[in-house]
Parts: sequence; C-alpha cells; structure tokens
Amino acid sequence: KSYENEPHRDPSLIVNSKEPFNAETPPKALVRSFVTPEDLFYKRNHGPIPVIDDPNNYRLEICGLVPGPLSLSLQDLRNLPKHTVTATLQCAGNRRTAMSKVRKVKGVGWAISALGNAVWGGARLHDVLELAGVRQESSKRHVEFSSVDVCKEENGGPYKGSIPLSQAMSPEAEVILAYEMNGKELNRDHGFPLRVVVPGVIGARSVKWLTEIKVIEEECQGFFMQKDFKMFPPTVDWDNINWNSRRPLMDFPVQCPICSPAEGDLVKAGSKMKIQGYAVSGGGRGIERVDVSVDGGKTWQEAQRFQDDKEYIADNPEKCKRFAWVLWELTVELTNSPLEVVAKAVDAAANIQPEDVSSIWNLRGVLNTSWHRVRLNVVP
Ligand code: MTE
Ligand code: MO
Repeated sequence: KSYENEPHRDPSLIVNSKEPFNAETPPKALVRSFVTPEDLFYKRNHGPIPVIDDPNNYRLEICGLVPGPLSLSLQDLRNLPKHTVTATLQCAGNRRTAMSKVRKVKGVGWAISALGNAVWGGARLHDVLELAGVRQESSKRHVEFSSVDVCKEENGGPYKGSIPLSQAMSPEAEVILAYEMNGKELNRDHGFPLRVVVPGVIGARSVKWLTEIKVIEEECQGFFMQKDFKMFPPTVDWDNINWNSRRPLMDFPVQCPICSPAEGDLVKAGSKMKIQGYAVSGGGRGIERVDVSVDGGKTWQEAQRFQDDKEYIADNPEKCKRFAWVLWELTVELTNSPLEVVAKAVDAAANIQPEDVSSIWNLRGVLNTSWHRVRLNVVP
C-alpha cells in the first residue's frame, strides 16, 4: 500500500527489487554517454519514495552543535551561490552478485551498473554551515544528514548518514546540497526536492530527500553507518561478527568493469571488436591508466580514456574531472583463439585492483573491485 505513489520508471532498467525499488542501467547503455541520463541512472532505495506535497512548505533544518541554528526554504538555498560538480555516484554493493559466486553474501544483487555519472547542481554544504556560524575546525565532529523516507532497517525511522565535519567544510571536497541533476530539477527517485552529494564517497552517504543537517560530536549512530556498509575480512561471518570493530565505509576504491561486449557474446574470428567500459576511483583520485587483456590476463594493452568531449585525456590529466568516471575503449583484432577479456585500472594514487574476488570476499558483499572478466564465444 505504501508503494502506491512510486514515480514512472524507464522500462529498460534492470530491476533487482521492486519494493523498495532497486534497479540498474543496462551495461551497454551505461557507456553510451559520459553523463548518465536521469531515467537510466541506477536507483537505490530502502523504502517507498516520499511524496512531497508542496515544495513551498519544504524546510531544511540546520541544527546540533552550530552557533546559529537555521531553517531554510528551497528558495533560501537557491539564493546561495550555485555550484555544479560532475560526480560519479556508486553503490558500495556494485558487483555484489559476482561476490556471491564465491560464497553467498547478503544484500540486493547488483551486476556492474549500480552507479552513474551526473552533473549535480546546488548549494555548497560549507556555505550553508557557515551561514549557521560553523567555522572550519579540527575535531572528531560529524555532520549528520537525515531524510523523511521510512525504512525497515531503522525500524520505520528515516534514512541517515554522516561525514566528517572537516570534509563538509572543505571547498575541495565539493560536497553539495543538490536541487538539480543534469541541469534539470532533481526528480523524485533521486531525492526531490533536495539531496546531499558527497563526491568520491560510497553512494550510501549521499542522503536523498534531505530534511535535517545536524552537527554532532561523533559519527552518526544510524543503521546504515553502524550495522551496514562496513567491510569485514573473509573470516568474519554472521555468527562471529562484531560491528563495532570496523569503521563505516567512506571513499570507494578503484573500479573498472567491461560494459561491452558482455559475457557469452558471439564474436567472429578475424573481425575487429571494440571493447568498452568505465573506470572510477573514490576520494577525487582520477584514473591514471586502464589495462585490457584479451587472453585472460597474460598480455595487456592500454585502453584510451576519455570524459565529456571524447578528447584523449592521458596527456592532459589536469583537464580531468576528478570526481567523475572515465569511459575507456580499445579496438582489437580477433584471432580464432579463445577470448577472455580482462580489465583493470590504476588510480592517481597508484592504487590497483585485487585480481581475485575470493581474497576480498565479505559477508555484506561490498566493494567488489576485483578484475572484471568477460568470456566470449569465437565463431569461425
Ligand atoms: N537516501 C535515502 N534517504 N534513502 C535511501 O534509501 N539510499 C542510499 C543513498 N541515499 C538512500 C539514500 C544508497 S545506498 C545509495 S547507493 C544512493 O542513495 C543511491 O542514489 P540514487 O538512487 O540516486 O542512485
Ligand atoms: Mo548503496
């Protein structure tokens, strides 16, 4: 009954769960454009999409450890300087399904498209905090974001998350309170009328349908910070887990799937094949290199990387949008030997990906960044 007011969704989305609605982009559509269209952008929810009756009555409360608590309207937020950032939002559970092949993990199954790249427009979080009298300081304080959606994990309470105050106040971190996605008004699925966008951090911290920002002494104690979205070693299972022994996930590591061709595709010996994918790293670390193999990882070739203008960015990395993914491609000539395509990336801090998924298996199936492999059928 509570799912009666769901928005219309594009029929081409791959639906992993209907209620709550969780769906991802068809991989070949993902690499068609640097900026992911909103209707094809993955949707990750923990409850019904809230219905905001009258946006004119909407208020954002800024409270907690702030000298001057505030209650802002959408117009107040629009009156602040507008900032846009091109940022890739990625769910920590992206590629979870592949981790379950080693040993079953708990969570919504995702293939390789639980992410998207968008141009987010809104007010800077630090401008809003400064309005409330907050000054940059070094402390353990966090900024907590709360929503109005109802989730069973919070026993019917709202979805919550937090980030360190130092990150919230840093202009370089580009954390924004977004009312626009790809130049249009933010839509209901993605957080209308307002959401947080924390570039380079797992999607879980980019709280949608934001209604309250609270400065607190230490990190948020909500379910999604304390009892979910943490990574445990392969030895930890549901009978010996101690949630307090690990910290909440923040920056995501370097990731690099192959979007085209797909597993099992038929290819013709002697023909040319274009291999395409995306690569992205967290924390504003851009992508330094993408290596592709067609022989299962014996030999490698470097792929071409690009962002919005299809311009090859290897020679001018300063032009790179550091919170956005790069798309990459490589054209190879096929012989009639068996084909196994493998891709891996290196980020700007020289971080690399684990070769094997079993070495990073974890019971929640988060952060599967192992080398992606695609086996093809070669026909003469
Ligand atoms: N915010 C609220 N209020 N409720 C949610 O369920 N899901 C989080 C985050 N923010 C969620 C939320 C998770 S886990 C992810 S990955 C992203 O939103 C997904 O954002 P999207 O649906 O816009 O792609
Ligand atoms: Mo997520």
